[in-house]
Amino acid sequence: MFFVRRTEMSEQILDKVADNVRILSLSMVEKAKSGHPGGAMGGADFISVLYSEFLNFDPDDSNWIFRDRFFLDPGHMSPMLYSILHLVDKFTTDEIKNFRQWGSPTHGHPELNVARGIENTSGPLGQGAAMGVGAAIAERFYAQRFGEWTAHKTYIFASDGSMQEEIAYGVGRIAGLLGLNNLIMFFDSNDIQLSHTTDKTTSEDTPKKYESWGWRVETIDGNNVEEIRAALKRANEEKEKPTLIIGKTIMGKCALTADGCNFERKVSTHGQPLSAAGGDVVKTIVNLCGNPEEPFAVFPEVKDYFAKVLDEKRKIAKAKKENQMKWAKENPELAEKLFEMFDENPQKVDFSKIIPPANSATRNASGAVLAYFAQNINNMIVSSADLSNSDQTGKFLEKSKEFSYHDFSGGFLQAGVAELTMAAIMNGLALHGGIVPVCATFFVFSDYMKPAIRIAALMEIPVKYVFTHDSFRVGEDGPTHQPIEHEMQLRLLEKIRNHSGTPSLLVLRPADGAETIEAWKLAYENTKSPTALILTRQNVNDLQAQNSDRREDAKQAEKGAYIVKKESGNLDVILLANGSEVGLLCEVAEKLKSENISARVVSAPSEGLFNLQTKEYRESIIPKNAKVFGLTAGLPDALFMLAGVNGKVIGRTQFGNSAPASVLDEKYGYNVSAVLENVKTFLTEK
Ligand SMILES: Cc1ncc(C[n+]2csc(CCOP(=O)(O)OP(=O)(O)O)c2C)c(N)n1
Repeated sequence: MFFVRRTEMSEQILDKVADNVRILSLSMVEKAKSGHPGGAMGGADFISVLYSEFLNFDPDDSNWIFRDRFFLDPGHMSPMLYSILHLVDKFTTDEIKNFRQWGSPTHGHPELNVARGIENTSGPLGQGAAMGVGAAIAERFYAQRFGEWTAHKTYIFASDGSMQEEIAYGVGRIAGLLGLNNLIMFFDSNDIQLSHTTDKTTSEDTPKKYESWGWRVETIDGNNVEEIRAALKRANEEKEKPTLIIGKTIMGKCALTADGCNFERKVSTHGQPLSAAGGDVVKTIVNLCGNPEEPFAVFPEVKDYFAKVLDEKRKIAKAKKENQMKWAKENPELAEKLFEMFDENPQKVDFSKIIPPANSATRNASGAVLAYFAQNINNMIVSSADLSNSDQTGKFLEKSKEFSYHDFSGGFLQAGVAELTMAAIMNGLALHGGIVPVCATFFVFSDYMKPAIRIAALMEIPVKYVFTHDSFRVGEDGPTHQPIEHEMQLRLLEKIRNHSGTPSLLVLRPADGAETIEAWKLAYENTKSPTALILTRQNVNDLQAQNSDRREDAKQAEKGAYIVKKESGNLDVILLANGSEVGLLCEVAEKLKSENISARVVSAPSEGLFNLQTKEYRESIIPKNAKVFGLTAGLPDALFMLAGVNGKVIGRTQFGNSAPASVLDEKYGYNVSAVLENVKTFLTEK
């Protein structure tokens, strides 16, 4: 039985384009001997129509801020993206030939590279779609402030896996709630996933699900150019709702076996080269009217066609930019504001004006900062996963407004109880540009956010995380709410270098109100990586000034660790901590002094920052041979590196218990007398 679909030249140039994408995609995977050809071959028609006829971008100016955005969710379909980006001149033939190889920009899964047309790093399924929602919110935020001339579309390409990941629920809910009508998601519904067909995992009615969230949904033949074009046209005209286009597509579209039989819809083509799956590359390329001798060739008519496509895009971008210039001329003040909001340097903030409440929880100092931000920064979006009154983002909200259906005049996103969705949306806001994204929840729930924090760290984007309720001292809520290993988890990311060679995440656990303001300053001014602030629920005493002004002293937090209490004579011991344990160690140091033991107290809000300082500085704070005693409310491992091999760290190595915080402090030995004894014992140890 022979199945030869394309023996005749297709009339439709876009069918040719799609076939070219199929050939390139399968050839990239074949040459790399690794990758996912099947899905790419099925999605080729949509990507071809989108890039040729709909997606607005300036071929000569990748960073044009009002370009349409395209977010690929299933990163394993990277060959499809690289193929179309090759056709629009963003990748060379050599680069696509070197798919997945050392030094090539055609990574296994796409990594953020706006210059090459890649708007997001993708791989963990589900997050790309949430990033698309973030970008669409940012787009509306700007359109509401500066006019619809700034509007652009955000397209998401999703797959079965994208729809199955739990985060899809948050994506669907929030996009529908807010009426993100400029968001258009294509669901490449090929009914096949990695290890089986989708009927093994789902019997849902996908259209009904999205309709119930407030989306407009249509189902089309996702391999039919006319149907795709018509659906995209309708989606572009939609004024109320986000659109979901469910494209029924064929995994491994046009694949054949060696004897010319149909080899489509095979689970085996999802994740390995076509030849390894049992298909035949030569037969398939011939079926697609390609030349198996030149699998990386671009059909001449496709080349000519894209030259015209790119010219057309240039014209559209030029017209839009002229429109923008006209607007800027007529609205000079607004224009200045707009470009200031998009400036890569954050807007100036006078942190000295922010007064933290005295002897209060560090979350309250953070609340004071956020209240100030609400009135002094006009491109900040703050979000909370239903804890705004507790994590103190409510202080921002009091001076701002929640986003609601078609209303983006405020700057607050109520993410709902959906931490991962929230964090991934923040990534999208950051990727869109022109937004400072901040999101908050209890520290223990950073667990739910970790996948998005990791992607933010990898992409080097400046999302700010506010984690409050940072220790067992949340007390009565019990061990489910008491972070133990969480600081360590974030510090692990702080230890990992990003591709620019710096810590992939900045983690700050400030000791008191003054240090919290400094930590916020560091977070705000850090545009090179995400930043996490770890803050207390319970009150902490303000540390005493070493000179005359505690606020001045706290500025040293920028060095990662610094002395908050000097020793009284020859140094006997360094007491080391961060966050709420610093104050306790200061009290212990006083007691030690009365026993003629000279202790220095070091606050180390960020080990990562400290490690970036000169050796001289580091040794001036923690001399090489000093005895270091560390105290932390979490896993002691968080301070091991700083304490060194001769040091000792006391922390929590067990899950906590449900009881009032003061009881837990007593039971666990977090009081002056118990710590004093521990330090003295340590000093007697060899
Ligand atoms: C969060 C996450 N879990 C698991 C994976 C591993 N994975 C990669 S592709 C895939 C199956 C996806 O199937 P589908 O989305 O239908 O892609 P297609 O088969 O159409 O290429 C899985 C489980 C992943 N990339 N991300």
